Amino acid sequence: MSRIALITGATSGIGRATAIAFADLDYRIILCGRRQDRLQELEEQLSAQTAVTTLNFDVSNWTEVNDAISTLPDEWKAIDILVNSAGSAQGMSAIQEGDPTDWDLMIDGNVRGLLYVSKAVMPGMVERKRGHIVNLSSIAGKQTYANGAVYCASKAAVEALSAGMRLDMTQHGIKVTNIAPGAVETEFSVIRFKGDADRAAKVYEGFTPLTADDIADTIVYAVTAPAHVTIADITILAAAQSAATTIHRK
Ligand code: 8X3
Repeated sequence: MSRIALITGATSGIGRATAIAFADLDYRIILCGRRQDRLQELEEQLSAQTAVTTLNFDVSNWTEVNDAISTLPDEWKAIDILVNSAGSAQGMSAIQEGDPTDWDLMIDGNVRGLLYVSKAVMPGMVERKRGHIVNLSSIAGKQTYANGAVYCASKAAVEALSAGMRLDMTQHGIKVTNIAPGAVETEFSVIRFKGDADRAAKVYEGFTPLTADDIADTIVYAVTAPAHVTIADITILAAAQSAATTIHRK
């Protein structure tokens, strides 16, 4: 039987691209997200290729996460791969000028959400003695930049959680991969800048940014590595980017 993959944040960006790439591998896919219409649309698209089901929940609500994952039908329970892709950046400002509502959204989605979904999926993996968890971190988790402290802190937490999960999970035969992308042109900056598409477009001006498909390729590389290989940590940047805030623009 083909592997079962659960992907959070599957309605857009890296999560969506990963779902499409996994369908090409014939993986059975559990698409998770909050936007039901988009989940359904992607389910319809991918169902022509592989078995797909959807779960509609908020990753930052433990009860919703646990209810959704624990009530999966039996044929979907044996999750082989978890891709923790849900998350966002909200606003950009110095801490003293920051909006605590933005902070909560980032910490709830990027940190709590990743923990909650992992906690709901891990016991089954431990029982089956197999599995692979892929966490979407960021270059921002490795290098803190001005006006991004809380987003960077939330991704630094992802880095620590990936390392911690690997310590917890290796003895159970479960792999953990941490992926840290640089500038990827998705809805990321439009959301960060509250729908200001012009400001978001400027982030990617004058160079060729990464695409969600580039990151999906990397995830495919990690999850298809031979059984004895763990791809522990990948930093992936656009060719024009050399550090979190250093981009060679034409
Ligand atoms: C996205 C990369 O550098 O825009 O996580 O924060 S960055």
